[in-house]
Amino acid sequence: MSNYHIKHLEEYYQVYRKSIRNPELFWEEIAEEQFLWRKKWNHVLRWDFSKPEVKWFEGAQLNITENCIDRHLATRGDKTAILFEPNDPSKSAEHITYLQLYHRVNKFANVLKAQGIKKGDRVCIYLPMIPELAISVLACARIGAIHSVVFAGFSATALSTRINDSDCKMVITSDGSYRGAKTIDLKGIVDEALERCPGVKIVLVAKRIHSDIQMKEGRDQWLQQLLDEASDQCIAEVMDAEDPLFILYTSGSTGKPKGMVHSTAGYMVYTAYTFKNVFQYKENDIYWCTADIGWITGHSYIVYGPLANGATTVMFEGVPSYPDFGRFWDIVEKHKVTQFYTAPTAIRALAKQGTELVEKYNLASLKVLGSVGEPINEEAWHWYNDNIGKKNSPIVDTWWQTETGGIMITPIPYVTPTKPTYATLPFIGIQPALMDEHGKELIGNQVDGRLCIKYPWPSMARTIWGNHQRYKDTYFSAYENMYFTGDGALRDEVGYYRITGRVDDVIIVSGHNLGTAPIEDAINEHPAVAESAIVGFPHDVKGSALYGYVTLKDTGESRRHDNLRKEINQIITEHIGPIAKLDKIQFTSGLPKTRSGKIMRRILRKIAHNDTSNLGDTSTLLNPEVVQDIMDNAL
Ligand code: 7RM
Repeated sequence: MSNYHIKHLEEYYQVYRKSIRNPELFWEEIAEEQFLWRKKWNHVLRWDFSKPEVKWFEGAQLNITENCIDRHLATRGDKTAILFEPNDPSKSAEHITYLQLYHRVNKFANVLKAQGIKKGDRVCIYLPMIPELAISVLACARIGAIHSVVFAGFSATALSTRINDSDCKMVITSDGSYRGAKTIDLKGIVDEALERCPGVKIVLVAKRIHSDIQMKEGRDQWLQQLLDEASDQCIAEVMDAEDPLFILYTSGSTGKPKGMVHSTAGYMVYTAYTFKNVFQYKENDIYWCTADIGWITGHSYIVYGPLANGATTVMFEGVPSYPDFGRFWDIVEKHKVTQFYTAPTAIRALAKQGTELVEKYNLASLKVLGSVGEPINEEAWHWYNDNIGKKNSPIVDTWWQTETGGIMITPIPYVTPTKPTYATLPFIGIQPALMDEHGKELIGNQVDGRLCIKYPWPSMARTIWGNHQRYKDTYFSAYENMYFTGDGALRDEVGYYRITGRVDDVIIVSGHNLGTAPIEDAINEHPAVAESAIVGFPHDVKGSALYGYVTLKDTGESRRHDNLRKEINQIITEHIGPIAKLDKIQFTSGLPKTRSGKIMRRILRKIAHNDTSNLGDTSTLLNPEVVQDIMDNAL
């Protein structure tokens, strides 16, 4: 890949203007320069947001793993591709070179083939952050199977819903996982999930914690035995540019999770180009993103983006608090990490611990600090900047989404002057728009509205698996000819963007997007619950935490509220996972509703924020009397 980076602000504006004036020409040049194509494209871009349909590099053929692995072998065969840092700090890190990665991916790909997996089949990957996770993702891509990684913190119910939604034939998992001082019985969760998934015929099991687990005859197989027998050569499947590469589920404000479908060529080009520029990646850097590969951040900026650049990417199995809250800094020192990319919720949790555990370590290797997942508050920004970056590593506050595939609004380090809490400027090729509630675009600076994108970019999701109509309704119907992000944003006097948060019913808790509807659905399954409404409230570590208003059925029996609270959180854990547990549960005599029966979340939000001086217009309420009652009993 060419080593060219954007180097100063004037150049950014120049390249930006060029990318907007003629996007096709711009992206064609990027694609020409840096990748291995089996066949070049006939058309750079065809698009129609009204359908919506977007096609990049139509007619081109490639395999993304040849770009992420094979292409580097001649010059970087012995370079570390994946630097695996295990949960246990006393165990040594594993350096997987590009050549070793090539052999391991090929072996895994041959195992998939031998088990009957073919191009286009869906494979669910439910693994902890161990090398097999990255390798299985790449093995799927090698043979053209569509991977669907499910974050290994999700419950059996959440896992089975995702497996069934995309008809996965196979699940790849492990006997268990380490999480700090604890172990988690992942295989047990898979077994429970699969009781509801008749389509899954094969389960491959990696050994990690060496626990005594049940292997189901005819379904479950130990991965290592199959790998041992497999050849380390596997010819990459030739894929069309628009063939799906993967599905990744994201929660919506309503209904079941959305399986966002990403395609091959555009995703590769955009993640590679953003990685190089947003992290100013140089050949011998050691890049570390602390996300889990179960989220889009891990797909794009642990696996595909870094490997497409021939980078060394760190994969960390553990948690920031084990064996103590100095673990991140210990790893930075030990591996001389140069780019460190994490989430505001982690920064806040670490900031709470003071600076003693930071000062113990030498962080001088750091050159760029990244933030992603939710708005970073001023205090966390300064703590990160002062104590980790020592005021000389720029913070890149990167705004993007599962749906966008890659980073969309971000500073370019050492190029864009940063400003606390601002994601600053659109990345090259990205055309944001702020819209008012009447569907009019807000022109000029110092405006505040809903964030849309006006023009396609290569890594945008192409559809929702099995439901194109929902894709259209969710993202392309709010504003004509625009992609609507679901976020609010403001543009300051110099054109910098600040993301103000979700404008729909998605709440970001510790960087995890949670739709309120699925949580409410889970609670409502409790036999004592009549209805419920969830809102977010500010939390000093999680950013937002969940506040539930629950109305009980009038059964005549009186039940201990504390027990009910436990049971409600238990149901949520079973349906979604522990990340969706409620911090506060208030039992109410009713929920404020409009005449059309819609819960007025605005009011509930204000009460949860302890901001009841002005509740706004309550005249449209059907039952204004409950509001006083809820206020009197607020937690
Ligand atoms: C990458 C990722 C997407 C939502 C998005 C925003 C919020 C993400 C930032 C941010 C403010 C940021 N994908 N978000 N990054 N808000 N500043 N730098 O997180 O699909 O899981 O979430 O996250 O609300 O719409 S995601």
